[in-house]
Amino acid sequence: MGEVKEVKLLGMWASSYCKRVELALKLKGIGYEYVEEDLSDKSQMLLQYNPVHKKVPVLIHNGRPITESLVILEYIDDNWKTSPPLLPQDPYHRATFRFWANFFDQQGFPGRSEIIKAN
Ligand SMILES: N[C@@H](CCC(=O)N[C@@H](CS)C(=O)NCC(=O)O)C(=O)O
Repeated sequence: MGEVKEVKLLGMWASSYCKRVELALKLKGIGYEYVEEDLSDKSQMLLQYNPVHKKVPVLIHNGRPITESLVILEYIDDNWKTSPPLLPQDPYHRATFRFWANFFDQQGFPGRSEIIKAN
């Protein structure tokens, strides 16, 4: 029987939101199983684990889903205390991190429809 990884990532190759999570997992040295999603034909697993937004990335840890890339980054940092930390420890610097990360996300980087149109 194959090894069952406790961490699974539902992602899509062209998504910067997914890359951000993959980078965090790699920086922390966390082993994970990657599952590529076809956003034009979403899997039952994606619809089940992210019923609100139906978007990637979704991190599944011990069967429990975490969605939204910034939420996932904070979860990874809280759950795996191994270095390097992803977020600063100082509350002011954490707030600044959240501001700029949200600012970046609000700049309208391509979502599903734009990516599908481009391909
Ligand atoms: N705010 C979300 C954005 C995630 C997102 O927009 N994902 C896109 C891929 S880049 C997606 O799954 N789109 C599917 C859809 O719009 O139906 C996050 O930070 O995780």
